[in-house]
Amino acid sequence: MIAWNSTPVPELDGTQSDITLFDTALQEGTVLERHPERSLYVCGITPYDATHLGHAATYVAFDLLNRTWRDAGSTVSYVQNVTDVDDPLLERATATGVDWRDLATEQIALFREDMEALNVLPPDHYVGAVEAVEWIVPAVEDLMSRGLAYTVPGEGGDPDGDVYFSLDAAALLDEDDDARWFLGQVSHLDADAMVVLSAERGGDPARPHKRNALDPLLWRVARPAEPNWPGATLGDGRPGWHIECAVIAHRYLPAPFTVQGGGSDLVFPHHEMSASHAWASSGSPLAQHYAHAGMVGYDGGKMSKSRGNLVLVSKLRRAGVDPAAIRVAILAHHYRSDWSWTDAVLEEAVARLATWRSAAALADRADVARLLAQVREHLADDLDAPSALAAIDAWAAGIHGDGSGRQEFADLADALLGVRL
Ligand code: 5CA
Ligand code: ZN
Repeated sequence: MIAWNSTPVPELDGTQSDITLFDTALQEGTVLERHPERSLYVCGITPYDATHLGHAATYVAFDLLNRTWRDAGSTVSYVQNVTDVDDPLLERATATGVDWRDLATEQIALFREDMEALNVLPPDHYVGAVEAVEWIVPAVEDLMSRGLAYTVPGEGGDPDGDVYFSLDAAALLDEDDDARWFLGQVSHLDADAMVVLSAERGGDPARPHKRNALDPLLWRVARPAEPNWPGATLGDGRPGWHIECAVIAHRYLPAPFTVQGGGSDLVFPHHEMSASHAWASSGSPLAQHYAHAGMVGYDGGKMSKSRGNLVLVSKLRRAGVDPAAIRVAILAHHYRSDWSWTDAVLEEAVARLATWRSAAALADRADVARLLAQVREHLADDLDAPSALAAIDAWAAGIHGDGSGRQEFADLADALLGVRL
């Protein structure tokens, strides 16, 4: 699948140093020492309701990481998926009477436009679940052949043959390996909390005949009126969600890759289960680190289509809002905090951007060099964009220069924050 376009990232003087990043699995900040090669997998959209401000905030958060690594001189291999076949997409298509493929195609196109407008650097590989089916099938067959997956008999209208991953079998693999996966490694949740979240987030803990209620689906055999693909020995069907990301990441990135990213709603079960699949398939951890962005709501509540309060990037753009102001509004919140989009958040960002643009004309080159060091320091501290923005505000408030640093300031804002002045 093609990703989107980007303009070249301006070159800056000097370089970023080691970066501290909060690791969900370690439950603390971890220092990522400078390294020439970095790899990043960020879970992509399920193409309906895209791109709302929550999606945008998550991709801007990992874009900051991508830019910060590049500023430290690393090359970054970046992969993102599109869950272009899954229950929520099919349900939305059915409910609205459109073909699921048309819904996905339209939403992916919108997402690309939004990402480009928000100056989010594109992934090197942008891969759909449908494209990945041919790699997922042998991966699931391999798990079956090694006793790490099993089929479940049909009941209550379900056909025989859905394939599940055995968490208990995976937990026994290479017990003496310190790097092994164990259930709870990523999320640190207890079993009761896992069951609740599994039911809320696409799992089926109540399904009969599973060995462990939390065992996730790997392959769903064909049902009437559902799309399906050839599954070789598995039978026709479609892939489960967590194996999609594990297989796509494994195909394009090192094992383990540096950072697995996504919103905090993906910590469990998605990233926990993808990590289990990666470990069972390859004997390597999925990722060295797991990082998660906070959830964005609207006016203090959840943002959802059913509440009629979805804030779409495309709608704001059509209303004439400068995408750079949307980006500034997102960056005003630390990526790990949960926050709410409000009209006031946008108004503040519009005013802030206008102040920066006026300040640019009076920028002094030596002052901008000092500002660059401050912004780098804040970003190295767990991508602290709000502090970086405050440093720019303070610089802009005392501006009295000759304009000699105008281009340097614009380059700083673009290269490090993705904000085009
Ligand atoms: N396709 C899967 C990931 S493999 C999925 O979760 N798709 S999604 O469309 O629901 O979400 C896309 C990305 O946006 C995910 O990283 C998700 O964690 C993040 N996200 C979803 N809702 C919000 C929100 N309200 N605030 C912040 N991030 C969100
Ligand atoms: Zn994913």
